[in-house]
Amino acid sequence: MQKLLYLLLMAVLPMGCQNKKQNSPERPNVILIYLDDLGIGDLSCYGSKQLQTPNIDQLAQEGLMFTNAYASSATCTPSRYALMTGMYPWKKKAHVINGDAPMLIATDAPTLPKTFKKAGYRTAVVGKWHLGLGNGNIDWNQTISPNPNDLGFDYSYIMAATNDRVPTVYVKNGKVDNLDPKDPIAVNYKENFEGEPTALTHPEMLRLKWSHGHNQSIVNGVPRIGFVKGGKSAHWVDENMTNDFLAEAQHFIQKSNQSQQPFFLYYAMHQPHVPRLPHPKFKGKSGLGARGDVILEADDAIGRLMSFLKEQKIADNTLIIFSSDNGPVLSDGYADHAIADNGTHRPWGKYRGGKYSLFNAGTNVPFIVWAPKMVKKGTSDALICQMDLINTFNECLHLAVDQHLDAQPLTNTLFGLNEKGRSHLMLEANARLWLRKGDWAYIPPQKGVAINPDIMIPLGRSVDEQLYNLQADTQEQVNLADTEQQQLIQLKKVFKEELQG
Ligand code: NG6
Ligand code: CA
Repeated sequence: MQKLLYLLLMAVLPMGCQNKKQNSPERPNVILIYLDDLGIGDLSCYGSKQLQTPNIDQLAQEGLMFTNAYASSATCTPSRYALMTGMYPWKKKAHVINGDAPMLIATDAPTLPKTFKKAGYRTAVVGKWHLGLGNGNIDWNQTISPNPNDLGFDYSYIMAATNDRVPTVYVKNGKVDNLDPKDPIAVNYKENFEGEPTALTHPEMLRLKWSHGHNQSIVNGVPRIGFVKGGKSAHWVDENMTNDFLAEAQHFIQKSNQSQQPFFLYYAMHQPHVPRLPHPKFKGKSGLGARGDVILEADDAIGRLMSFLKEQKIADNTLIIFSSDNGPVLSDGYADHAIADNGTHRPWGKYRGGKYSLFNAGTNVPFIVWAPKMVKKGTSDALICQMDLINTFNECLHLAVDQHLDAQPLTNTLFGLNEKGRSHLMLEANARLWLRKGDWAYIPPQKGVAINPDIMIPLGRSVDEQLYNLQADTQEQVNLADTEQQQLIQLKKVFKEELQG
């Protein structure tokens, strides 16, 4: 009976996941390319006319491009928490954390890398972490524990939080990389270290000015959030971050290839989050200012990654998922002319809102699945969330689907064999929730400003109940809460059930 069930399962699962032998097309390498604050309208494959992203477009042309794929939250930490754990981030009250925050994920929790490890993969994270490190009292001069290696990654080369937060160093397997023991590093988010310059005391040292927040320690002439002292040899050079992370990613891929084991690489790029400091090669290239330039830089790095996979002769046996952790933002705390330079470009595409917003562009992000030999190419309108990846790969790799998670197993949807997807999904923005169900968006009444004046993004907060049809009204302008009573009752019911469940 069990054998029969197994054979039946094998028949319905797509080729790319039939777990037969080592490093074979049945068990593909998986690379998750995850950008930071990239909007659904930032890519030419999603309709941008002003920005041309040929390498990401190629993934879309040869792969499956989703139109209704969501990050779990309109900010970073909660989205990444859900991506790693398969749990709704609001259940954990996850919010944007600082560089010295403790590890948010329990070391015994199920995680996405653990799924791959169970299936015999080598696993790595390279790039932005932003899920905390250590136990709340980090000595940055020792091995920090717990670190990503305690959550199922065999290798980690990360920045702790964001590129605008200290410490501006890479942490390799729990240790600050390139640290000179004679110049120990210390980090504090409450008070400055005596005599250390800040953006407020030494504005003449700045090559990039701050507009809100970002007025504490200065690293590389850039004001940051948080205070840091020492560790100078370990500080990254912002303009080199893309090459640094790509080199680490390539090194891991090469070593995995030599070991003949399949691999899972979480390649968490830092673009286009602030501060936007591209390599000189990309400065001025987009005509849309620094934000456009760093998107072109990220696209180029993805092109180089693809060439590397071909050189290594593993492109045919590698599945790539491309996405972003939350919607786009132009001005996010630096006086970098982002709004003026943006011109008529629409990073939010046809939707309303962006990062921090309850409106659709806060969480409806680009999502592309590429594996020409395994994934059916085209577009998919299925509702899918990044949070679902853990149970999707549990299913796909013939591991037990974890019923305790909020993640749904959507293998056939991910491979383009159907467009079923989820029936509904709860989304989060700054500890507030909304519900997507079918074409509908329901935003419950809440207090708070409608627009954050610093960032000029409509946040979707209103004391009135809001109900929008995202198909007919992509701009969420026509509130149907009064006229579509039946829909409203239905969505409120599901919202309440999800909140209680
Ligand atoms: C905010 C920062 C913003 C960015 C964000 C986190 C200020 C005024 N704003 O607090 O610049 O760092 O946190 O972004 O300091 S995220 O993509 O990691 O969620
Ligand atoms: Ca982000």
